[in-house]
Amino acid sequence: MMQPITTIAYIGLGSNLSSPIKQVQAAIDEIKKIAHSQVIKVSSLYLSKPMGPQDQDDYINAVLALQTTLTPLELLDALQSIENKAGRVRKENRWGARILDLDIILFGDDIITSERLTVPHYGMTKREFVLLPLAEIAADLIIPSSIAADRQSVKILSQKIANNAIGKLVQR
Ligand code: A4P
Ligand code: MG
Repeated sequence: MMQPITTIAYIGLGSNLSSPIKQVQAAIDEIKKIAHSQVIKVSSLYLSKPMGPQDQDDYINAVLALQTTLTPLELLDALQSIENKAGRVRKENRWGARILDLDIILFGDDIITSERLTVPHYGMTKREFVLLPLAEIAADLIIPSSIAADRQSVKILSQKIANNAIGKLVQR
């Protein structure tokens, strides 16, 4: 029998509405329940300034590593159902406030360009709120594809990016 392929996916979490710390913590708990998958690492929670419109609250962001035998689209379905359960309303305004955003940042070394999925996530190398938490749990990772053409590690990329006053949340 063929064994399913096991992949490590990295998922970015973000929230700036309805008690964002609780939203992100609850989302981590929900992701732990995804079938055929296991959360293997979770970054600290970070407080970050909004990218995009500035008339919105600061964000809580985090990144986690998920070992999974799901396909990328099965994983996207699972993440979107968690977003929907959290009360996510999809609005027209780009980069606007949201209760919960779960993005597939990386799916192993896969490069995916389909209607529903672009992986690696198109913005990951330009966002301090992705690179800093990712560097915490996967410092030596090299991002596949041309978005990081010089093949520098996540740690190096995270050291080069403007940090935009991002701060690690003190966990109590
Ligand atoms: N989709 C394609 N690729 C992916 C992927 N890799 N992971 C598609 C997840 N979804 C992916 O998603 C729209 C569609 O993208 C999905 O149906 C899926 O098929 P969405 O979650 O409804 O849209 P979105 O996330 O609002 O997209 P948008 O506007 O590009 O937002 P971003 O780029 O995610 O940015 N500031 C701070 N400090 N922290 C943040 O987390 N987040 C945003 C949102 C803005 N400013 C922020 C933050
Ligand atoms: Mg999203």
